[in-house]
Amino acid sequence: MRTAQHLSGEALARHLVEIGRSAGLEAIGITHAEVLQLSRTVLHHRKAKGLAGTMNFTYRNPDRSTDPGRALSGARSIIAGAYGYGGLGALAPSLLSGRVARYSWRDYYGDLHRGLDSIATELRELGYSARVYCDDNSVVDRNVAYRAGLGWYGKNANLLLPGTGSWFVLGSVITNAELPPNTQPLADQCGSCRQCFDACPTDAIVGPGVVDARRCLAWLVQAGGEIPPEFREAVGDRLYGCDDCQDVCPPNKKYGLGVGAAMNDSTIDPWVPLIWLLSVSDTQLLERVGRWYIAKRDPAVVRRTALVILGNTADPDDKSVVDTLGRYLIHQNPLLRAHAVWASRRLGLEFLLESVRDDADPSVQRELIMPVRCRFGSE
Ligand code: B12
Ligand code: SF4
Ligand code: SF4
Repeated sequence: MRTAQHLSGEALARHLVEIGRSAGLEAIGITHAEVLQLSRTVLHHRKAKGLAGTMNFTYRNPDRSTDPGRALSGARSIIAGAYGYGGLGALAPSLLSGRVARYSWRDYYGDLHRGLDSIATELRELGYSARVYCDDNSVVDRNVAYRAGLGWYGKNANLLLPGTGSWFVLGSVITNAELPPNTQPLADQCGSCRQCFDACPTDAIVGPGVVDARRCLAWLVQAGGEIPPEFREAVGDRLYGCDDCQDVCPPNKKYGLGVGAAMNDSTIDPWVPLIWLLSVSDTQLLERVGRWYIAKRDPAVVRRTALVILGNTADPDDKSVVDTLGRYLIHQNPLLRAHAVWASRRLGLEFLLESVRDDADPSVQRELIMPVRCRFGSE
């Protein structure tokens, strides 16, 4: 084992930043390991107000998620890192497909993890303890990055990096090494802009930096159970995640879209074909989308959303669509029958509903009588 005794805190910090940068991290900053007080207060407050809906994540145990000392005993410093996923150009529409949010076009968390691992490995080589966290319920990533001076909180709640915007995934290395912390978090740079508020399809941004998860499509398409009927039209073609409040964000537009033009990059996966998704086995489905957060790893959650997208986007004269809905109307899972009823009614395919008229499941019966706006004006 090498030893870091001869390196001052500053020199060690510079050394670690160099390592992280050469491992692909776009921005790196350092903060102390004291409690993340801002997030602790906010998590408790939002939970009490119901804004977390049925989410768990960092809301399950706010005191644990905001105490780096519980993530690593003896923690003294945190190195925050950001890995970029912007710059891939605009997305051309794709027929009969579900849209995937940019942060999941590839396994960017894997790339981020590798970058942070290189820093943690070096720290361990030098005799310190170090643990990597990213998108883990043990740490609130944005708050760490904010405190480390990486960016400011946008009104859409995302952390924006100066000059480059919010197309970044965030993570950290918690260590017992004493490193010089950032002392000046970045000031707000949103100014008078409000574009994210206006662009959100469900009015989920209920205050600057405050997202009501019960209305946020990114959560609604991940959560289990039914997609609340009042938000199904807004789901549009979104199969996983939602980028609307970031797509309109001026710093993102300036930096992220139109630069790079790598849409022919075969390592990215922005669309998933719906008929395929609704035909393959559970194993095949999870192989394709398995790294997404899917409530209880239940493939029905993804299929349910796919049915809603069919209703919102498909051509009712397309035989593959009619056949698929016909199969799902007699599916053994009532959640899927219910969403197939909605999709059929949205497409004006009332004739398909004969098979469910006597369905014993109350959720399916409810779908048959609730108001649905048919896209072709027959209701
Ligand atoms: C739960 C969660 C969600 C939930 C809830 C999001 C939310 N806004 O809380 C759902 C499922 C909806 C979600 C959606 C998304 N998420 Co998410 N999510 C998380 C997770 C697991 C925990 C976040 C958390 O604890 N939130 C709770 C509160 C306390 O945090 P907050 O919303 O950031 O609140 C802060 C601000 O309000 C600020 N604040 C306080 N007062 C004020 C006042 C003003 C004026 C302002 C501006 C701010 C401000 O302080 C608060 C405390 O930190 C983290 C991973 C992690 N372990 O941290 C990823 C994470 C936040 N998500 C991420 C991403 C990429 C997304 C999506 C963009 C994905 C997508 N395309 O669909 C969307 C964005 C939606 C949005 N506009 O926020 C990234 C964010 C990267 C970034 N640059 O900011 C993270 C960090 C994952 C990662 N490791 O990269 N997510
Ligand atoms: S992710 Fe989509 S639904 Fe959620 S706040 Fe942003 S624009 Fe609104
Ligand atoms: S759209 Fe405007 S207000 Fe919203 S996060 Fe971006 S810069 Fe800030």
